[in-house]
Amino acid sequence: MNRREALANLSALGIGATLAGLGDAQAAQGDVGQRRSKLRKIATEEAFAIPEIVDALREVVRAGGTNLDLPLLKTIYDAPAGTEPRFLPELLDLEKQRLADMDRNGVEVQVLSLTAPGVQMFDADTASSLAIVANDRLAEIVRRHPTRYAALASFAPQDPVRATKEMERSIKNLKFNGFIVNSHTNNEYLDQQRYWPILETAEALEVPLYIHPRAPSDGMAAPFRDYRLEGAAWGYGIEAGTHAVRLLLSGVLDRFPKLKIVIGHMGEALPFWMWRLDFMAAPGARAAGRTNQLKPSEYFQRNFAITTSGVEDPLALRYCIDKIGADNIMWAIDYPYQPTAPAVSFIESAPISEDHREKIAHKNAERIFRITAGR
Ligand code: 1WB
Ligand code: MN
Repeated sequence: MNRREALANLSALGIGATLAGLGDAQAAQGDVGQRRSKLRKIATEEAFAIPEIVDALREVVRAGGTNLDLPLLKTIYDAPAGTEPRFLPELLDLEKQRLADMDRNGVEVQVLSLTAPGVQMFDADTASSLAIVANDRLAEIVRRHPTRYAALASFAPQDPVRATKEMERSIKNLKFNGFIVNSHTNNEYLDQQRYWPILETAEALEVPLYIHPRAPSDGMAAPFRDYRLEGAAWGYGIEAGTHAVRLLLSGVLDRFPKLKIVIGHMGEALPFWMWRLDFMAAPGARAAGRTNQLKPSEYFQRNFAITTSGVEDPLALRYCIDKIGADNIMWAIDYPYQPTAPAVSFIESAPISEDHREKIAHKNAERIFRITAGR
């Protein structure tokens, strides 16, 4: 056995990364990737757009204002003439480059969701109708490629009653696999009573609600206005993580004990915060809600799953496996915002057991999103 093989074997046992220097680990990664290319991979945070929503978002961008999503959205939906359109061709394509990219990289399934901020920046009527259009379009794509795509449904939280109708239609009629919401809506969060019908409906339909990031809401936006802090580098995670902590601490999970929430980006830092959240906010602790039945970590264990989107760090993955268990972690690429090949070699070569790798690469997604064989 040469040094490379030795490293690869150590890696598979979960002890390679600490022994190997970065260069060695990367060298080993190539071999390991080759060997494991049979690994079935379901990517769980994969974005698409439809032309109607692209046009509507362009109008929102042109109307301007102080909302913190606007600077990033401008680079995608209203880029200055002559500049390269960022991500837009990839977001709109569902049958050409995307499938080719999946084939090239051995990705069997993408779980598709309408890209951030979804319909959440439109007025309630526009948002409710565009959610229906987006879901119908997505259903048609999944019908054409039932073995390659699964689907998360959009809805418009601006009108919770219409939202719940569309949630029911998308699961019962369109056979979708869950829901997507892009964090706050008009600076409000889902723990607020006005949105409880949405949580109640997701729980009753027994499908997960994926809380995807968007830029921080107005009330916490100021320090994120410099250095492009508002986007995927930092603000996205702070916004979505704060949303998740609100659900953990507000008591809504006592009201909806079977609700399943999914958050991306290796849990938006929550696994790292869990000890302190428990110390400060467990029942009886100094920052506890007065009626919460469980510790934050107990709600997290019972009600949450995380995905690896955009965090291809083997140490972070191993920490999350130890902290929350391999059954609650799903692989994701974050296509087209993240490149596919490194996300694939990350999961194929991460120093974790083969049992955990299979769970994270596809088995957990099959269970949590009810993706059946051949679909
Ligand atoms: C980026 C990432 C931009 C995401 C986005 O615009 C979304 C980025 C809506 O990396 O710049 C995303 O979904 O992670
Ligand atoms: Mn994303």
